Formats: sequence, C-alpha cells, structure tokens
Amino acid sequence: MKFSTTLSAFVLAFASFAQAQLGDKIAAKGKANFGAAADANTLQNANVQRLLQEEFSSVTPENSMKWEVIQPSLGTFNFQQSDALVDFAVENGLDIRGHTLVWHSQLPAYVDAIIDKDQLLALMENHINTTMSRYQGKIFQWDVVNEVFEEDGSFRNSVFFRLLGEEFIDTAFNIAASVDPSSKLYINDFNLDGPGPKIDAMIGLLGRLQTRGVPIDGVGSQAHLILGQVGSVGAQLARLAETGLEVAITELDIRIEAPVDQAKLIQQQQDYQTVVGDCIGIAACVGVTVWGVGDKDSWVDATFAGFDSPLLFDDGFVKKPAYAGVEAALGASVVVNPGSGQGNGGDGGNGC
Ligand code: 9MR
Repeated sequence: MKFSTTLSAFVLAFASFAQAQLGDKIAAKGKANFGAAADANTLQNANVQRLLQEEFSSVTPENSMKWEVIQPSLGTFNFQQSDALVDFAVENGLDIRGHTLVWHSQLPAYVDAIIDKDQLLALMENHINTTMSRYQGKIFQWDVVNEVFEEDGSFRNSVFFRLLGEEFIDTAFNIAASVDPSSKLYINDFNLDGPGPKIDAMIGLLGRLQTRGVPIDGVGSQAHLILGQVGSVGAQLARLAETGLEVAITELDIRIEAPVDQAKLIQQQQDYQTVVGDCIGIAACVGVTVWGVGDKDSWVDATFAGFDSPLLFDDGFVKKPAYAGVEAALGASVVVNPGSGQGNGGDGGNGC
C-alpha cells in the first residue's frame, strides 16, 4: 500500500516534470511570461484551470477588469469577477497582466456622455486609482490605455481624446505610475503587425511620450492574426523595440478560414512558431500571451463569421499542431516533421 502510494506520487511527480510548460520554457529564454486570457466564466471549465496551471505562467482577465464590469454605474464598483480571476492566479502562482484601464470600448454610456473636461479627468483618476489600488503589487503589467489609434493613424475619437486631446494618455500613465510603481505600464493596440500609418503613428506617439517624460514602460502588440499572414510581425515588433521600450505580444491568436483541415493546422503550427520566434529573437520582447486557452472559448467564433480554430488547444482542450510550433520556437526541441503535429521529441500533440 505504502509502496503503491509512493509509486503513484513518483509517477505523478515525473508526469508533471515531463509535462511541457510553456511558461518555464519561455523563462529559460530570459522572458517574463507565456500567458493566456481567461476569466471567471472560462475558469468554470476544469480543463482551462488545468492548462493554466500546467502550461502558462501568466493570465490576462479577458473582460473582468474592463470599465463596464468594474464600474458599471457612476461610483459603483464591482470587483466580483476580477477578484475571482486574481484569486485563481495568486493561488496558482500565475502572474497577472491587467487589462485595461482607459479604453473607448466596453465603456459605460455615462462616461461617453461626459462633456466637461474636469469631470472626465476626475472620473479617470478615480477609476484608475480605485482599480489599481485594489490589486496593488499583484499585477506585473497593466494595459493603461488601449487602442487609441484608427487604422489611418489618426487618434480615435473617444471621449478621452475629444475632451482631453493626446494628453489624456500622459495623464493616465501619470496616475497609474503614482498608484502602483511596481507594475510595468503599457499602451496596447491591434494591427501593429504590418507596416503602415497605424504603427507609424504609434511609434511617433511613443517618442513624444518619452520626450515628455511620461512613465510608460512598454507597448503591447495584440497580434490578432490571420493564417498565412504573419510574415511582417517580426520586423514591426523590432521597430517597436527600437523605441527603447519593452514590447510584448499581448493577445495572440491566428484564425483560420473554415473549413479547417490538417494542411491549415500545419500552416498554423508554422505561423505560431514564426510569431513566438519573433518575440524570442528580440531582446526587448518580454513575453507572449495567447487570447484564450481553448478554441471553444475564443472571441473569434463569435466575431468573424467563417473563421475558426485560432488557439493552441482545440474545442476539447487537446493540443493542436500549433502547440508544437510554440514549443519549437521556445527551443524545447526541433520540429523534425512539421506535418505530424508531434514531431518535436517532447510531448507535443499527445493531447494531454
Ligand atoms: O475577448 C474579448 C471578448 O470576449 C469581448 O466580447 C470583446 C468586447 O470588446 O473584447 C474581447 O477582447 C478584446 C480585448 O479586450 C482588446 N483587444 C481586442 C480583443 C478582441 O476583441
């Protein structure tokens, strides 16, 4: 009896030692995190909890720290969902990326309706203060402002920009830095994956913020990508890194146009290897977060008709070939047969 208990303990210990842990592997490359988005809703699934524990080193609240959830009506704060995520992360030793404090979307109507500059400033200050202080010292990176640019590089016509101009960004970072100096403060955006006016505008802004001494630490490239269209990601990440700030891939997914077949899944494996490899190859790139654990829970299904299967684990939370692509990029082993989805000498593709 005692022997078998000891044996099972050994087998368990060995099994967990042998498990591929993306967080550990990226740490061995000198990076901070390999994370995934989750929230109380997706955490209800035991597979999501297990994979976060086994594979990832950080978690981003997919929705629970957004303004409409935290402060749905003026002065009424609700931290129930974000607390659940933070508690899970703390219990399981996961770092947390805070997302997001000042964003035009998922913003209650009472904020959008403001027309007085001072009222908006006071509200922003109170929202950032209240939210950040609750989790002070627990959030290693915060997306302080999110998605400030239109595709043509002009500032988005949010209530923040309308009333305060570009300076709303300075103000948000200054407040954030005063609340939690231990957290790295980020600006985050999508479609920074290819050359064009949007990334040019971002790089211009980052230069001005630095010149003005704004306490910004990093820029997040969300990287919501399309199968076969990842070739320019590395060069653009390198341009962001040239600003001297740290960079991170913050919301990675690579969506596939239906019908999904094996050839497309293998292309996706190569695309994941390319993109994660891009971060590994850039010293200032500190980590990668994928926007969800399993395909089943991804925003892609609900948002892009005809697109599917963007993540590392399938609808049944089984590893996809994409997982082996990430492992290969993390240098765990070499992909000797990119067609098999498990030709990495490790445990990629074994479905656990
Ligand atoms: O994944 C999020 C989805 O559940 C929400 O419905 C959506 C609402 O805007 O936001 C999604 O997350 C977004 C993130 O917060 C910011 N970058 C784009 C992400 C995908 O839309």
